[in-house]
Amino acid sequence: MTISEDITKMVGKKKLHFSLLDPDKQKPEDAGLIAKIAEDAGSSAIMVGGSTLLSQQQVDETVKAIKENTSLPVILFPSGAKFLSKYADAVFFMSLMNSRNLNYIVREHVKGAPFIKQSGIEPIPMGYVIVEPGMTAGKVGEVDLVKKDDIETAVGYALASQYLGMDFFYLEAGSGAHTPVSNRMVEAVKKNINIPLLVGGGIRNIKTVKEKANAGADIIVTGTTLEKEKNLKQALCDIINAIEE
Ligand code: 1GP
Repeated sequence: MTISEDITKMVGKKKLHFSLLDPDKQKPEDAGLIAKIAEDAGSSAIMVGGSTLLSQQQVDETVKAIKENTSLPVILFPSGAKFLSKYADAVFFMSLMNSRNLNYIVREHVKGAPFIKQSGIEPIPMGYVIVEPGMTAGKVGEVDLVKKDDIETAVGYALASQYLGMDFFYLEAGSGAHTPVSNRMVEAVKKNINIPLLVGGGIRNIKTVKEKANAGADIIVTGTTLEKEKNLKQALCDIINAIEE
């Protein structure tokens, strides 16, 4: 079974949590330790990526450290073809649908596809849309942000992703966002598509996690919490329990 099939199967049974680690935010060995805590707390995959990466080596070392410490699938969440790693299990082959820059929609994909073929990592097609406030990802990705109350446009992007053959759709407000994607938007998008829906950006506490899961998110992505929480194991256990309730 592929990682994509495995995730889709799991999503049919329960809501999931993915942990996002940005190689730019901590040393590889610390990423390994955090990933281990995430696995113990019940996270289902480790995503690796960020908008401000410097080198492929940085990604390679982080992925290797995570693989040494956990048995969770490591899925790249790359900002460009330069940041792929042959040590990962899979890559979200994602199109940033609302970017103004063709590189993020398809051209980086053209550059990275031969590497993916050669290295054997599994490409997982995903539509990716950034909603206000968008944060660094919105700026770096040169995104025409979806307005936070523009439900119709969000649904349009989600349906377009599904019709283009994407296996997943990711709705995000940007890492560190003060307001996450609204419950109304999550609900409307979920009602309209039948591919798994990921939601992330600014999700840091149990209340928000519960709201997004109840609104219809199949997979909740958290990043900043992994860097900031003092008692990470407990904080992640609380978040993951809230998702699964
Ligand atoms: C990843 O934006 C999410 O795409 C992560 O957001 O860092 O706010 O959890 P946080």
